[in-house]
Amino acid sequence: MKNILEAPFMVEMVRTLTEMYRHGWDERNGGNVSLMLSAEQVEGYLEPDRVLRTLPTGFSAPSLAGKYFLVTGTGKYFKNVQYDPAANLGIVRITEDGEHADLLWGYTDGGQFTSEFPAHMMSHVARLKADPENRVIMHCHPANILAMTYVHTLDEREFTRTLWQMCTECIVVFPDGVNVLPWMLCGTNEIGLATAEKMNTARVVVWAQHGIYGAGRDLDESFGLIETVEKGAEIYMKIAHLPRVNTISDEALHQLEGRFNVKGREGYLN
Ligand code: 2HA
Ligand code: ZN
Repeated sequence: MKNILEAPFMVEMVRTLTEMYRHGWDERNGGNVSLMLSAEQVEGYLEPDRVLRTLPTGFSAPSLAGKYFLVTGTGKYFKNVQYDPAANLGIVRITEDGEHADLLWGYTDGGQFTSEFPAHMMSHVARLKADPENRVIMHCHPANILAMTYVHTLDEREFTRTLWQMCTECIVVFPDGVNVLPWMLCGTNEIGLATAEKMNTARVVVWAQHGIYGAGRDLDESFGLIETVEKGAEIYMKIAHLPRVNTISDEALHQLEGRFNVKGREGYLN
């Protein structure tokens, strides 16, 4: 067996979680990330038939049966992942009935996956329908995007348009815009279903007064997506209380669509 701590997906996961912590997005045990892995990726790093424990997921996702996920553990601090990946992370495979997860590696102190596992798995199902190459669901608590949900309307078109106006790169990085959920109780199937529903039409879902969900084909893409949304929100929070003298016009946003070959969400630009 090769050393799983040296597997490219593990190295990238640990680096990404560490960076998220350093960005201040994951205080205490805040945030959670799941990365879908192929059987080929884990081959040689773990024994697929050696199931350590079988954990109930509390929901049904038969379309994910047999899929492998590297997932952050419940109650774990991103700050600590780099020092003990095996205690803070786990690799699970969804069982044939789609209602359990076989633990193949990790959660060495008896732990289990994040409390937001339902939201993650349901979001994977939704994003895989929209983009078969999607592999990552990332959740965290960036300060400015949270702050924005206290002072800006949660109307998705207005919220997205404001962010697009904050930095030139925003419409290029998230042309599908930002979907928004009102405050809901986290860790439930209800918020999981609502998040997945929102993931049908955008790769970013903001949870008002809580945080953000981002999806992507790899860890860099989802990280960069959240980083860009958070930058837009940071600019907004710096200027929201000041008179706006200039902005990025819809005409300019249309020019960006042409230059970068992207199409802003239907009906969002005038
Ligand atoms: O505890 O971020 O939403 C991790 C969370 C819950
Ligand atoms: Zn959270």
